[in-house]
Amino acid sequence: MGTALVFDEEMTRYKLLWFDPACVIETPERLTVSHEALVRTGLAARCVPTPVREASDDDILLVHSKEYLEAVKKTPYMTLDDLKEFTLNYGDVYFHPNIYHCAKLAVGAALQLVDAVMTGKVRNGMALVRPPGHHSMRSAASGFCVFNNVAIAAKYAQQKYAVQRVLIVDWDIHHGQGVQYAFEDDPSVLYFSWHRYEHQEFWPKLRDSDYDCVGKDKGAGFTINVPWNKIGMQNSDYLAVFCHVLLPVAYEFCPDLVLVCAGFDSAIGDPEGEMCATPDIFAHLTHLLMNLAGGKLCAVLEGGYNLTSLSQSVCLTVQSLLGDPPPRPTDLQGPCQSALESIQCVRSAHRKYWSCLQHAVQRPPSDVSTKLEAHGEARVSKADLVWPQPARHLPPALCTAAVIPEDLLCPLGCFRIPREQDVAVSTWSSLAALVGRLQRNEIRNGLALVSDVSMAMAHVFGHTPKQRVLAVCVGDTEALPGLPEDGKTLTVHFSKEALDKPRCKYYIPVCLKKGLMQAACSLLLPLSYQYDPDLVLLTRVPGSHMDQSEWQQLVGLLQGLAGGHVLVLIQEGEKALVGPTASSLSGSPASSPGPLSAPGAEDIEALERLKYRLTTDWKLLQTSGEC
Ligand code: SS9
Ligand code: ZN
Repeated sequence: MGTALVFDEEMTRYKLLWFDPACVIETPERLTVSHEALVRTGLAARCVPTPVREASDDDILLVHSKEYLEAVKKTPYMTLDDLKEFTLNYGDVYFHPNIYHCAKLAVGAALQLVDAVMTGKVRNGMALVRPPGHHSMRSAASGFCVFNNVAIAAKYAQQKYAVQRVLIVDWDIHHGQGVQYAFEDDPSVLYFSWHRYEHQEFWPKLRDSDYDCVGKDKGAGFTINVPWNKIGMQNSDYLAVFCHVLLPVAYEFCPDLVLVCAGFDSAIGDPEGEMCATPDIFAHLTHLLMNLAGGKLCAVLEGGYNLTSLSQSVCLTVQSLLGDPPPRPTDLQGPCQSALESIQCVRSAHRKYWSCLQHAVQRPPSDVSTKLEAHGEARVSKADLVWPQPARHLPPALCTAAVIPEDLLCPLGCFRIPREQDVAVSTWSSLAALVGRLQRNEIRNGLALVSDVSMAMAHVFGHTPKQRVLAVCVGDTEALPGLPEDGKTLTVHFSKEALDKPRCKYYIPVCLKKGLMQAACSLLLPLSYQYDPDLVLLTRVPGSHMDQSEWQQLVGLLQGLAGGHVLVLIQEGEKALVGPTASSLSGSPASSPGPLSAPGAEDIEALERLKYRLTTDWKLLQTSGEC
């Protein structure tokens, strides 16, 4: 299906022409180093090169006022003094005789990307652009931004392709107030942003950026602001927000298109953000969004001012878009107190809008709540600002191996592990061969249709004595094998029937009727990420309440773990799932569960109780601070 890369050198051809300490960081090199890194790593060559175009006036007028557009149109003819004076109308932005041209190309790049994705030319893509867009407003430039690339792209997609719901994920470290204002009363666009806030002391210092600003009128609930009130946020903090806020709501919203305001000033080393999340977190954030909207995801560059951290983060984002497994996650000790407070506040502010959050702990809506200073110190020191160079990873040449009977057609994109003559032993020896190949990284993932899942699991455990295995079981079965309880396996069992009480930290029964996507996001993912398995063993037995699209989503999400090493065991009665499973394992986008999969009240309540019980052992499950 392919990944588009939209870039044009022309967007490097403007720069700051006078002294302004607020603007020195926004340089042409931001784009050149990012693009060069994509070329050097071979990632650019794997993408579908997609030309930029100039946005038309009509495109720009989708978001901006005629007066503002006409004013910007005059800047190419201005003298240096005129430009300086014009710049003074706005905050933290500069103009240059060529910036209007570049701004039209930046918008046009985002629109070309939307075109490529919406026409099915590619599955997803990234646009490397300057100037960024998310701060610019209807009639104002702001924060290095001239036109709002992503907001225009959202309106354009809705207008040209009749896209109904658009999710905009703004992981830049600044609040994209321009995007928020463009859609604040619009329930068809869900805008999510996290941002350095420090109780309104950090630029752009707006009251509108706090967690209790949720949108207006019909759009109430469709703006989600996660303020970071301390610097030094780490991978765990970002991942916790995805698991406990963004993903559950995104599945409930069920977007037709995902746009990412992909700013990388939220990564370690950035002089603006001063956060400590490492570039590889972006491989995971991207991966986690890649199966929403049938895989239609457009990432558009925003900020990012440390050239090393920026270019690494761009590469890791594109790597995920291309379908490579994300690198093993690093230092997931759980979120810090300040992050937990933010998470709790956002979940509480949104509980009346999203059924997945209706059992979130209630917090008083008074504005003192965020003002309560979190315990613990910010965790940044100079020494923390060193991070390892992302490993040069080589995905295995072969992707998906299958152990299936001869009479079943080998699914597209898979190769069959040959069987021996003796039918009785053949499945087991083929399965052993498959596990061996996974361990040697000769294949990425695998699939086996077996007559007895329980025996097959025991067999796999027997062949992986030294590995940490995450076993995820879906369906009603009493006969799970005697699982090792030494921490070498973590078992999460989803069933609609009541199950055993948890026997230990490493056996987690989940009894739910519906609401499986919510459980996958806010229970399974945090557990899995924190456990950091070497192998994911996903099993499916009959009597399951998980439909095909939920199953495919699960298969997709779990591939973010264990370097993508997922082995799926399907019990014979569930033969119909072989095709859809193989399709997800070989990287095709999962189908969407649809907006009606909102969980029932009892399920959410049960889930919250279970999560609460497990939080002492599994810190990534936490959703509230100590207050
Ligand atoms: C410099 C202040 C710069 C504006 C930042 C805009 C970023 C856009 N110390 N403030 S992503
Ligand atoms: Zn930024």
